Amino acid sequence: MTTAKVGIIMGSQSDWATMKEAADILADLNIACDVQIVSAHRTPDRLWTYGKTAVDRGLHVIIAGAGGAAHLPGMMASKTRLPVIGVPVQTKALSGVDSLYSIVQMPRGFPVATMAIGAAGAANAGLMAAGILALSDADLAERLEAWRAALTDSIPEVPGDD
Ligand code: RP5
Repeated sequence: MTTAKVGIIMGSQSDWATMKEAADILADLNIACDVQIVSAHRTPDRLWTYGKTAVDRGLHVIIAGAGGAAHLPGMMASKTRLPVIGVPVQTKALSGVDSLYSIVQMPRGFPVATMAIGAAGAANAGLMAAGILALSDADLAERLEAWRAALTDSIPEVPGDD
């Protein structure tokens, strides 16, 4: 069984620059994660095995990022009861609206919690996963509260010149 409770998966190496934002947030909060490339189209058997074994491997939440015809989060949600958080990766051709539409409009019964397009969405996916785990982990809840308070404290009241 893996010690990681969060799985981060992405459709391609090219998604890593975006998805690393989720991994960085989890690292800030001292949450172990397992990171893999799993493509709905190029490695469908890997997707199948990942989804079928996710619960037994000890995962609690899966963050799935993909761009374009972004079927990875939805297909993963069809293979596991674990919460799947979807990150639409920004694309060159259609700016990530294609990714967003591919992820967000799931049929009733198989939800994906869809974040914003791009880096902010990936970072928020990390925070969303942390919030889910914090429901049953008091130490993590404290770390998450502190992280949020630090962000709030970093916002100045008055804008300065850059
Ligand atoms: C998707 O196709 C991946 O999630 C990626 O965002 C996109 C392009 O992949 P590459 O052609 O860069 O490998 O499956």
